Parts: sequence; structure tokens; C-alpha cells
Amino acid sequence: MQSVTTHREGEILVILVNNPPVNALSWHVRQGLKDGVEEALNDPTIKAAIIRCEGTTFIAGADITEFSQAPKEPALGATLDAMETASKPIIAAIHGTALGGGLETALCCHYRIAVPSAKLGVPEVKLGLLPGAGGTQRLPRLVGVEAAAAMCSSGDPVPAAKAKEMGLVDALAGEASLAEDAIAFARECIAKGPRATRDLLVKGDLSVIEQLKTANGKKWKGFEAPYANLACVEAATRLPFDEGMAFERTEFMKLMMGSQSAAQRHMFFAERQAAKIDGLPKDTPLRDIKKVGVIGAGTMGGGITMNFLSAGVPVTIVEMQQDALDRGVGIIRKNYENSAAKGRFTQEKVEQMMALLTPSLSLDALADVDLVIEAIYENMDVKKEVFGKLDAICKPGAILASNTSYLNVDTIASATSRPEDVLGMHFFSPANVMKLLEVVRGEKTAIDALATAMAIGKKIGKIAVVAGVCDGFIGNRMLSKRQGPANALLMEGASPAQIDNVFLEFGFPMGPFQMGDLAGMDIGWHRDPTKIDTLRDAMCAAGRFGQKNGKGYYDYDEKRNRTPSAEALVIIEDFRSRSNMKKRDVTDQEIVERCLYPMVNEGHLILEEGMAQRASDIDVVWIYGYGWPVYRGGPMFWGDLEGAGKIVEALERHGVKVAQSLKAKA
Ligand code: 3H9
Repeated sequence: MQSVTTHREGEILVILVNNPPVNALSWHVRQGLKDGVEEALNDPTIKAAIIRCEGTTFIAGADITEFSQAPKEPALGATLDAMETASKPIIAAIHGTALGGGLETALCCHYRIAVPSAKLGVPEVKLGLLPGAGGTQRLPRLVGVEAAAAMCSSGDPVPAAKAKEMGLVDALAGEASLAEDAIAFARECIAKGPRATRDLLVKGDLSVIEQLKTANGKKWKGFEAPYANLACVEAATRLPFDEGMAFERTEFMKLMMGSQSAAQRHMFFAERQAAKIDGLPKDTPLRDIKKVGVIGAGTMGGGITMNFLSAGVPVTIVEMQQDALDRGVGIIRKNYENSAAKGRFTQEKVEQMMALLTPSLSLDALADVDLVIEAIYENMDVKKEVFGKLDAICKPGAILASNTSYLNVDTIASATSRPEDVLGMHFFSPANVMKLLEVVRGEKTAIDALATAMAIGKKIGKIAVVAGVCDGFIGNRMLSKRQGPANALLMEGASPAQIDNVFLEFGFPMGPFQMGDLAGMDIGWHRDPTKIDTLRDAMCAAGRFGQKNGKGYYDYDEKRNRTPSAEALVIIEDFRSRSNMKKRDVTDQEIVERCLYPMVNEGHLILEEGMAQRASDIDVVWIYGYGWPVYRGGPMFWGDLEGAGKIVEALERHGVKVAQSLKAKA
């Protein structure tokens, strides 16, 4: 099948791209576009050309799979130059998304027409890149510096109507009549002749660039690409077009060769790969999930419930006591109302979502739901009792899920007569915000139940990853390999701030001790101040519970800013002497080696044991569940960059048992 074909509509040549799934600019598409333009120019009876796409979308960008291969002719730049400098008008007819190289193609057309539902943008920054086919130079010429800087640095697309206001598209077509409307529009363009974007003057106020940097300083910390995008837009304001293009090229190549973009491109595919279940027959029918039950109206149950209500799925929420139920439902409403007050949706929408919620004090109310998610506290006996009851109450085929974060899902399933319907759905707190969902596959979980849980995860906006049954599944299992050494390093002489700062420098939003303070140190504490076996016992005995009372490993002000705490350091010191440990200097490198390298090691063990389907799933878990910086690509990707040899050497030096597969890699 040819990916680009042409046909005539009177004096107009339609160049039609058909390169599923997203009409990416693979080499054969570039070649086809170039040939199509030549055909239009060489035929004296043709007066204008239209570039349009088959399928669900206009060109959604360069073909990212080609980035890791040797470059193939023709280059995109050459194809687009031929288009922009053509002596006959070329019109882009846009539906779906015109993204990245796709929008850059449209910018090299002389006119643009789009359906109202179309979206146009340059998302390269999300891949650690910049629009490298003239996007940073042509956008400021067409829409001005302010809009171009915002589009390039955020990567967020704009809807067609807004694009029309900005001058990014010239006309809107009927939603279902793009082909015909584009031809009528092209006929109008013949009289106007070609209009090259490169010939327009850059307009707008350059100060927006500094404003964007200030406004996004926190969000962009550690990232290279947003700044490179802005540098290119700035260059467009002072350099002639050709020099601006050369500047863009240099910046693009720097990013393309760097590790950040490699990591972000890896994550693009990792995210999509995570949704796939190995060995799932294509024709596996999914179970229909029309109604959901959630057990527990606490923080977790409430957050889980909100995901479904927001997606329009009715939920029955069950609690034991009326006051706990009322409190939980009240918090859900308050969260929605806060969002409405911020303008995220209307008050009417709040009422619509709340109307989907049925509170109940009885598990019997779950008789007709298609999926139950149990979100009560972590106690195996209690969970088994609940699942035993669900077995008797729920209709056949209902999926029975536990939100446990480390308990054995097979043991929970054994409390039912239908272990094939039981699995884990492990959400991350706050469950209505965090993107990760670990779907835990029990020994007997039916494949269609698993596939349904993955699909429902996607429906509620989560990135779902399949995990096997083991203590802590993927995420918490690896977390424990980091926390142990972090605690040990504290005893050996590092301060909480030194350790946390190494994590912040690495790109995490917070370090292990900041996380402890945030979670609350008194969770699970025995509450006897005279019984001090661990450092945490000592902290709690001194009333240092974490952020909640302004004192933990750090002192906190009313804005929750942390400063090192003299009292906490004394408690650590005391505990160190009680444990007969000598204080020594700990280097930042040792903190990396002892806290992060064991995570890479554990990831390899998880793969060896088949607890994750693939290494990239582990990266997805850590990026979406624990704030691993996306520009470092997750622990497995980072481990490969860091080098297996170096990691194995350090692990052995620190006395950690190394996974066979990591050793083999080294
Ligand atoms: C660029 O353009 C650089 C330029 O400046 C030029 C420099 C010289 N290439 O997301 P989906 C695959 S950089 C190759 O599930 P949706 C994807 O992997 C690019 N493959 O669908 C998946 O494959 P599979 C700038 C791609 O409907 C399948 O298509 N552009 C590409 O939810 C379906 O994808 C972007 O960054 C690609 N460019 O969303 C846009 N895009 O089925 C990236 C997708 O095997 N793409 N695939 O898993 C997107 O944002 C979404 O895919 C899109 C569709 C919104 C288009």
C-alpha cells in the first residue's frame, strides 16, 4: 500500500496521506509529499494542491520510531522547503491532530483549513525535544512570540477555534465536510497565490519568555527542553529566517543526542506498552463495567470513588458507620466544589457527579455492581472476611478487587469460591490525582478479568501496569530497598537534609525523609513513648509526628516550608550512640549507590521472578507513582545509562546480593 497518493479534483491536486495509525512522517511519507508537490508544480493544469489525511488524524508528527535509526532521505526539512517555496498555493486540510512535524508541515503550507474538533500543537517538549523542522521559527512569524513561546514550551495543543483566532488556521470547515470544504477553500486561495510563512515578520513582546521561565520554574526544574524551545523562539526575534533555522537545528540536535530526550522518548513508548498484556488473545471479550462498588470511605476509598464518578461511572460506596460514611461523602463533595471554584468545571457538573454516588452502610448494596474495590485497612484477616462476604453477595462475574498495597492477593482470593474473579487494583495516594494503577494478577485471576481491570484503569485516566503477587508488588517492593539504606545512612552519619537533597538534586519532588514527614511518622506507631526500638519510635516519643504537627525530621512553618531541626538531629545522635554506632562522613555518591542502585537491582529481581512483564513497566510505575524524574527515564532505563558494570561493582562493595540478570548484563 502506498502511504501517499494523489488525485485530481478539477484544477486541484489532492495529496492524500495514509500511514496508520497516526499518519506519522515516516520516510516514505516524506518522499510521497515531495513527489506530490513536484507533480502539482510540473502539471500546468494544476493551480493549487491540498494535503489531507485518511484515518483518524492529520499528521501527528515525525515518526518517533525512526529517531533511533540511521537517517533516511528525504529529510523533512527538504520536503517542507519544497512545499513552502512552491509557486502554487498549497493548503493543509486538518482533522484530528496536527502535531509536531505535522503542524510544521501545515506551517509550510500556504493556507490552513481545519474542522472544529481538530487540535494543533508542538508537543516535542514532552519528548525532551523542540519542533526541529522550523516550528520554532515559523510559529512566531504566524501567531506572534507570546503564543509561539507558550505553545513550544508547554507542548499543549490548541483547539481549532482558538487556532483560527490566533491566525494559525485561516478557515474552519464543516465537521463532516473537510474534503469538499477544502476544495472550495483552495479555489479561493488560487487567486491569492502562495504565501510563505517564512516571509512574515515576527511580532509580539519578548518579555513573555522571561515570564514563562519564572512562572514554570518549579515545574521545569531539571528539564532542558523547555528552555531550549524558548531560546529558539527568542532567536526567531533577532535572526534572519535562515540563521534562525540553523540555530534551531543546533539546539534540536543537542537535545536529540542527549539523555533526557532518549529517556522521554523511552517513556512515550513505555506508557503505551504498559497497557498491553502478554499472551492476551486479541479476541478476549472484556467484562462490562456499568456500576462500581467501593468499600471504605476514607482517604483512599474516597479518592478511588472520585475517579469513577469523574468518568461518569455510578459508584456505591460502603462504610461501617454513618458518621464515617457522611464524612467520606462530604470530602468527595468538597473536593469537587473546590475544583469547581477554581473553574475546572461547573457546579452543575458537581451535582451530576454526586448524583452518581450511592452511599450505603451495608455490603448487601453491592449485589448488582460489576466491580468492587475494597479499600479498607491492611489486615489480612479482615480482608479475607470481607471477600468471603462479597463472594456470597456479589453477582456472578463481578470482579472483586483489593486496593492492598502489599498483601498477598492469592490469599485474599482463597477466601472466595471464585479466585478467577479476584485481583488487586493498587491506587496511589491521592488516588484521584496520581496516575499510576498497579493491577495485581493473582495466580488464578482470569485473563478477561485482568484485561477488564486494565481497560477500566485507562477509562478513569490511569496508567495501568500489570504486577505479580509479591510483597509490595512492583513499586513498594522497590521502595523498601531504598528506605532501608536511607535509614542506615542516617545512623552512619548522614543528615536527613543531606540524603533528601541528593534525591532533590536527582530530580525527585522530595526525598525519603520529607516523604516520611508528609505521610506522618505516627502511622502504625505503637503509641508507647517509653518503648524505643527504632529511630521512628524515638521521634514519635518526642512528639515529632511529621508535617501534621510541624515537627518531624524537619521543622515546618505554617506554609509547610522545611528547615533542618536541631532537636531531630539530637534525637538521631542519641539513637546513634544507643546503637553504639560511630558517626562518619557520608558522600553524596554513597547515598546514590546505596539508595538508588539497590532499586535497579530489585527491578532486575522483579523481572527474573516474572513479577513485571517488562523493564519499561517498572519505569512507568516509578515515574507515575513515585515521582522518579521523567527525564531520567525510570530506574531501569537509568540503570542502563548508568552502566550495569558500575552498579554491580558498587552493590558488591556495599555487600548487596546482586541479581543474576544484572550481573549478566554487566
Ligand atoms: C516531531 O515531530 C519532531 C519534529 O519536530 C521533526 C524534527 C526534525 N511516531 O497514543 P496512541 C503510535 S516529534 C511513531 O495510543 P491515541 C503509538 O506508539 C513527534 N509512532 O493513540 C501507538 O502505537 P502502538 C511529535 C507513533 O489515539 C499508536 O501510534 N508528535 C507516533 O491515544 C497509537 O498511539 C508527537 O509527539 C509518532 N509520532 O493518541 C505526538 N505517535 O499502537 C505523539 C503515535 O503500537 N503522539 N504513535 O502502541 C500522540 O500524542 C498520540 O499518539 C496521538 C494519538 C494524540 C497522536
